[in-house]
Amino acid sequence: MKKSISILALSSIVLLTACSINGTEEEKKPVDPTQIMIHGRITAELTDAPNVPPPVGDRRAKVVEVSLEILEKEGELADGVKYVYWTFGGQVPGKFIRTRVGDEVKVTLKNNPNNKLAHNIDMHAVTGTGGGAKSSLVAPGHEVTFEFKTLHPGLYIYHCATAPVGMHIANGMYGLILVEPEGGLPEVDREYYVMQSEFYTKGKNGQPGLQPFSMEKAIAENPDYVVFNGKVGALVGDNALTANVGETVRIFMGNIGPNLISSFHIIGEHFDNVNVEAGSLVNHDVQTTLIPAGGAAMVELKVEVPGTFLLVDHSIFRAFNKGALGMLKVQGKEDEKLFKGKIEEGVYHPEGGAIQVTNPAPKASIAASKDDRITLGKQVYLKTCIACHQQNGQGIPSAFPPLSGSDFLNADVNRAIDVVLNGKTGPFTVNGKSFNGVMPAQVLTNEEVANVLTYVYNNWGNNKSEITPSMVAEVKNQ
Ligand code: HEC
Ligand SMILES: [Cu+2]
Repeated sequence: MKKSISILALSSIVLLTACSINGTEEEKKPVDPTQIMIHGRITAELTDAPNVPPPVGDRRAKVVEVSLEILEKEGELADGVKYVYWTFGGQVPGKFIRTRVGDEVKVTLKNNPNNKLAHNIDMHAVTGTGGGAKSSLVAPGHEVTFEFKTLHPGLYIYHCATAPVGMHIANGMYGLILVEPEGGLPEVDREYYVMQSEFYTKGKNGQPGLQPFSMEKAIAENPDYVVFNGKVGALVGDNALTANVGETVRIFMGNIGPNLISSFHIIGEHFDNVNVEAGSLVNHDVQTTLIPAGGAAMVELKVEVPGTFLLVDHSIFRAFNKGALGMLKVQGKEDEKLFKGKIEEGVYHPEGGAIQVTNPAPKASIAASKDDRITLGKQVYLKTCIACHQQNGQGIPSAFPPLSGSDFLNADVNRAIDVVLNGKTGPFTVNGKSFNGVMPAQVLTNEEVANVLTYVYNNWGNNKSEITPSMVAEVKNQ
């Protein structure tokens, strides 16, 4: 056995050297993937998002055994919002499968006896009827096996295709299968698995408790949630993707929909390389890449500067109001040649005049009473804070802390003033939930800070404090 392997290895080295000596691009005969020979058999290593199995490298084509267990189980879609997910492998998205072109993939689909429904699998990597769906319908307590040969390198969606198809997909039955080209993909420092999808629930976004699937909203293509990796906040805070300055990162990015197209973007970064639609065409220097429903893209970026970079669907209300928001946290040394941060701050006077550093609030917005302050503060809130802390101060689980009934807020007014003036970062808890994000310093006058905080303190079950401009000035001077 050992001997045959070393002979194989030897002959492939000889082949490789022959190629590199004689073979220019023109002379190299394209390999017909249907003719690629199989050398042995392996059990596929499968991973849960955001992790991916190790690269195939230069291994020969093999029979690759993939075993997927379908589990119908309750999980958390957002803070306090429960959902019964249907999964390939216990999580949404399903297990990541990694193969190379010419492999014979032997898929065994096991339907757990505790499940209620029959399911199947349609893999976009399959060349064959229904992508395997016809051959893989399996009832609870049964298993079924089918086999196919990978003919096209690329990153492919797989999903359940049992009627009603839309419902099986919307409930979480999807994942990605990668088919690497001969010799593997170019090496990078880190690889991640991210998948965008929508959820349609009976209750509206944020409504707590167990939420059933809404067929009506799904047909209307009006999701309550648009998320990365199966739930709101799957990729933020402690679960953020990570990298170090100078590293290259590849994201295997899928979008199942089931309805929406994704405009995938990373705020403050660029994609150096994008395998457009996860095919073999590579585009460079891309800001936002379009991923169709039922499609994917492979994006690569080198991270040059430290910071927290937000992954978003740039259909931006989906990101800040429906959950399509993740984080890539990059650690390392600042490079002032590349990014200097805020270097000056002032007030813009269209009619001219020198740049000033402070600006007295215009007369009209000076509050005469506490009620006045609350009214004026609401305007500041709607302009400035709402994008992150949301309409009723409820925040976004794991990303933006709530201002409604916030124990952190109510415990210390000077600390709250300081947060608004100077921003805040670092791990801490609000009402027992941990957060580790970045709140930027707000460019507001003392009057505006006083008004907005008074508005916040006098709403949503907070302690009704009044903040005055002189309290703000005092914190500023400390
Ligand atoms: C760009 C998003 C963003 C904006 C805009 C923003 N915040 Fe925040 N805010 C955050 C984040 C993130 C944190 C938590 C920071 C951390 O993890 O250390 C936070 C924390 C806070 C906290 C302390 C935690 C709590 O829940 O009590 C207060 C108070 C606060 N913000 C008030 C405001 C007010 C008032 C405004 C508008 C003037 C505002 N923020 C605008 C993102 C934002
Ligand atoms: Cu199904």
